[in-house]
Amino acid sequence: MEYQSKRIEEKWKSRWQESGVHQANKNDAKPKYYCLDMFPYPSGNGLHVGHWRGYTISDVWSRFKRLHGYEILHPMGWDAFGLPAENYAIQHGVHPRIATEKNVANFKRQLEEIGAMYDWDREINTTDPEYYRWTQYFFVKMYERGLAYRKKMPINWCPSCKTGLANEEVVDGKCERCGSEVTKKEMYQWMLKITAYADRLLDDLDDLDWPEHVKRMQRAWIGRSEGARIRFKLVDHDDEIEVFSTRPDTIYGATYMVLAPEHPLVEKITTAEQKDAVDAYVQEAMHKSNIERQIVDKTKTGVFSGAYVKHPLVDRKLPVWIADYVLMDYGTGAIMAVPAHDERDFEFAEQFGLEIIQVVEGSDGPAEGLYTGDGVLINSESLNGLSVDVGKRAAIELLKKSGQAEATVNYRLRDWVFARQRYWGEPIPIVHCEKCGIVPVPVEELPIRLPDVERYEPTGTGESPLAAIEEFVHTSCPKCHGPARRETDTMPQWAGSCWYFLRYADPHNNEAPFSKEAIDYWLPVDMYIGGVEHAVLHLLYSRFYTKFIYDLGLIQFNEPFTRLFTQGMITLNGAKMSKSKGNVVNPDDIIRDYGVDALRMYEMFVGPPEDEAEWNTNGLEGVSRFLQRVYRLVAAHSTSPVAERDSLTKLRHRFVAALTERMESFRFNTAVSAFMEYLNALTTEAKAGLDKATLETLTVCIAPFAPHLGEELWEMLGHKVSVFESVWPTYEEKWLKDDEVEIAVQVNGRVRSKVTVPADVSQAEAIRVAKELPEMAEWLDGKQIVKEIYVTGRLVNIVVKG
Ligand code: ANZ
Ligand code: ZN
Repeated sequence: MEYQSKRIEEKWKSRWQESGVHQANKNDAKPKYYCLDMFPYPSGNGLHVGHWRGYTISDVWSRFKRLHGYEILHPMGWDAFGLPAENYAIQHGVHPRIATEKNVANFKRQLEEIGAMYDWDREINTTDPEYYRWTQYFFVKMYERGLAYRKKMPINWCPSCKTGLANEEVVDGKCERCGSEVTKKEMYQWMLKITAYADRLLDDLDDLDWPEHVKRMQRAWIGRSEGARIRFKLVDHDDEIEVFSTRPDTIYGATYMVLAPEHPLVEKITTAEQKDAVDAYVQEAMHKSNIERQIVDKTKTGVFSGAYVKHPLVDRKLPVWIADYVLMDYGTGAIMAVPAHDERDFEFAEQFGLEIIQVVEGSDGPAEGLYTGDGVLINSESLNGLSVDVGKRAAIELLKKSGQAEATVNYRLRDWVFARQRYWGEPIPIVHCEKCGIVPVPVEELPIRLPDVERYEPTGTGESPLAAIEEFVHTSCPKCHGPARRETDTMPQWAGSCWYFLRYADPHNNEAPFSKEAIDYWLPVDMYIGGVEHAVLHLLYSRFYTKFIYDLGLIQFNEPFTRLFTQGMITLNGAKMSKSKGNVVNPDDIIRDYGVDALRMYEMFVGPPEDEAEWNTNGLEGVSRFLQRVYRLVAAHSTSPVAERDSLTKLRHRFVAALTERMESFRFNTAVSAFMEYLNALTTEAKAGLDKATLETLTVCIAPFAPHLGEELWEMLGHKVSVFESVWPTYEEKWLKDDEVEIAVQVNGRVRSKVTVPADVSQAEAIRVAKELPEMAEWLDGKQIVKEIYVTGRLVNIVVKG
């Protein structure tokens, strides 16, 4: 009997479709398990084998959980708004909706191919008005709670294309389309106040079962810093400079001040002599990105403003400089510089010959140049002798007395710019009324549909293409019914993915985003699988939305994804697979040559799932041959199983134990090795026949990996229902024990020999055997034995004297 993967795979694909075996049904008699893939953006390129790694892992895991008696929710959908479809539309005149439909169809075909147990009845598409109706609904709710607001913000602007650009379209500071230098243009933008959730987003990370490096990235992104705001009075001037410092303890070491070039005080305080130099410097700084400005060991640039401040505690004047290493959008946009203890300040002071005063001394005594370590304070009057930590608090207390400082917490996290001047996105459900101002669209009137138009070109004014569509723009005010204009900005790419995991629980609900019963049963997501590139944005935005929806009282949990798994990339000859590199392995070709099950099995075998792995077609050959052997072995014995015998039972229990343990710890590659070892052992045993339990175990265990083959063999073994209706096999400890153990033989605690004894040997017998070993004579003859110890299964120790 030959294994014909194609025939088997087609057969089971259509059987599954007919029987609806993958449908998730709320079932109060069973525990649920929600296993979610990060839903894809349906690009024009289709999926490659790299994408399939994550989808395979999540499917194997879902099936494994199903065999453990869980009711599984394993849905799929499309994150389909976004720039590529819109740019394609502009270039080729194909409506983004049409292009998206075509891409979705191709993605769906490919994903159906993989044999995944997706419940397609729950398919979601973020561009479906029935879906984005609720995306808009949450925006209105945010607005009502003061969490959505408008602010003048710079957007990326290409002066020659006369269009606003998304960050992705700015490459090295230049417009991706025409290569012109990108500038900034100030416009009103919608913002979401994610900063109001900063502390919760930070604190709740602790309890998540997520990879440490992802948590670390989120913590760094939120960037909570404790410190102080300190005010310095200007000399001969009424204004003050307020700085944020995490090191108030170093206040006595402050020797100069720095303002960011954009700081509003720059113009006010610059003296006449310095004006030309300052103006030129500020102009230059506008062209640099924040990243360029922050590089630590680049040569520092700056210019003296001509102004001075008074030190708050000592009689000293500090010069005020303007330098681009200080950023306007962090803290207060101004710093007190302590060159002895801050690296950037040190570089700057060296460059411009500014004073350096040591105020912290480490255990080796005062350092010569830069010292950033811990220690005690010196040259700091009443703070002398205090540790850095105690000094921080003492310095704040000291400055507080004269009203010149207070403790504060600062975050790196910024509010989220939630608007794009684009066509292909969710319209922001807001109306601008001449009389009433900003008015949200009443939720009963949602969705605000994206109008069907033929032109998506940017308007040239920086506004969204929607602004040029009269029928869309002109409307009446929901409050006063007078003339009003619709908001024409759309939501950013991330909007639809912030809450989609909730919608899967109840995807066809047209009265609410979801029902309480459905949410309470299915959520939160038990396992979320996807790429680490989403470690911050998507995963942080989703957590923010979840907390907000919790605050609305619509859900009972605070965190959306209990467990997160990020799969490693698949590379080919060491390079990431991507269309632009031309090194893409197309799963359609692999399936044609080897079948779906072999591809799935190989995706799992290719390496530890969290690590990068290299694609290798020889490995695929090996896995394919392995599946053939499994097929032949079961086929050969399915109709003539023999009675169970000890050797088979023992092999079986050991296999199930090893496999289960490896699956549970997500070591799928070594799980596949366990299969291979088991198969080799069974091939030897098969001469004396195989028993039914062995054949069934092998079949059930292979089913999560190679579901089509699993079903086929299960049917061959005489079962009438799906193999996924059965249960994952268990094992008994007693079969795992070794019959014999090797124990160490020690004299006075030093190993002198080894001996093999029956695992259940008695203490007396173990000691007798050990003492009688010929080589022990050397250590025992003529000595007095004072003690004999046996540690079960490990060692005998003889304690001697003389
Ligand atoms: C004095 C000082 C002494 C500082 C010292 C550091 C070390 P994090 O931890 O990232 O919050 N800083 C404040 N605002 C800044 C801005 N807008 N651009 C650039 N640097 C800025 O860092 C806070 C520290 O970064 C602050 O503490 C300030 O320098 C600087 F031995 O104040 B520190
Ligand atoms: Zn009005």
